[in-house]
Amino acid sequence: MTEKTFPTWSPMEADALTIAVQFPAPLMALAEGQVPALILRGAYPATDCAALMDRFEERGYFDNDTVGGRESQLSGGPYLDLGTSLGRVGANRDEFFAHAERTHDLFPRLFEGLTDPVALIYRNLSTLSPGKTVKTAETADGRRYGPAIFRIYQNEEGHRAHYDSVRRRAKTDIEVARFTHQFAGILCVKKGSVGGESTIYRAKGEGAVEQAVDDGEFETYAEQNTIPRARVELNAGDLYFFYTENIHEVPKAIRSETRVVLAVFIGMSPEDEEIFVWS
Ligand SMILES: O=C(O)CCC(=O)C(=O)O
Ligand SMILES: [Fe+2]
Repeated sequence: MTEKTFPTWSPMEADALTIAVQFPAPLMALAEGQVPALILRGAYPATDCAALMDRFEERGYFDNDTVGGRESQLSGGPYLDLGTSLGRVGANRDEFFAHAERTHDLFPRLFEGLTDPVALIYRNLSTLSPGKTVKTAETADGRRYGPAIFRIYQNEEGHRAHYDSVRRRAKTDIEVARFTHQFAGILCVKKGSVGGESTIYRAKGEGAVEQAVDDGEFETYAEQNTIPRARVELNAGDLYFFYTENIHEVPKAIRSETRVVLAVFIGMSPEDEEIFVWS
């Protein structure tokens, strides 16, 4: 059997300024599928990544006994979250915003003496978004969402093929659902094992594509329809941005090795001067 060839669809790898020179609106280049991802290699110092990992270790963040608990900013599930997840704690608004405030308190202490990785993501996003203001998502009366979230993938966990769109999935009229397009920024803090790299498909999660995802048959669909795909391999300190409305996945790793990322979601509308960031 001959292997199918897929049309080339390659990420752009450069620093944010270079990308902003190449594309007048880099996020729109992602939304339109001109590029699958923007990869900023070495955006964050690898030594600071290692220092963060040491701090997580010292605080017992990799220890399942530390997870949960009322005052804990860690929550369990298929992967551990350190921070405030809209998906996991967003249902009760008061609890969600209280949780988010604890994350806003915790992160600066966690980052003391290191480059602030959240600020770094926001700064690069600003450079990629000329003419727009990047800020943590907030309510009309100033209550803040979580600024970013660490995800700790232990053992063999991943994310099966999916898309992320609060606009399409939100059951109520929440602030971050106002944006036309949704993206993610992912900073690699610790590389996972070989085979666990994320893959982005040039296919929006709607119509037949969405059906295939819902049926758990996206892999076959992608093969049959020769959907272009791009694999994003990251080392500690690399930051990438992509359009989360395209189907993407983080496959299960082959060997058990912890993958740690700092992730944000991003809402943007071409006509809106504000860009909201949340987790
Ligand atoms: O960690 C990644 O590279 C992507 C994660 C993802 O798909 C998500 O956060 O929804
Ligand atoms: Fe996702």
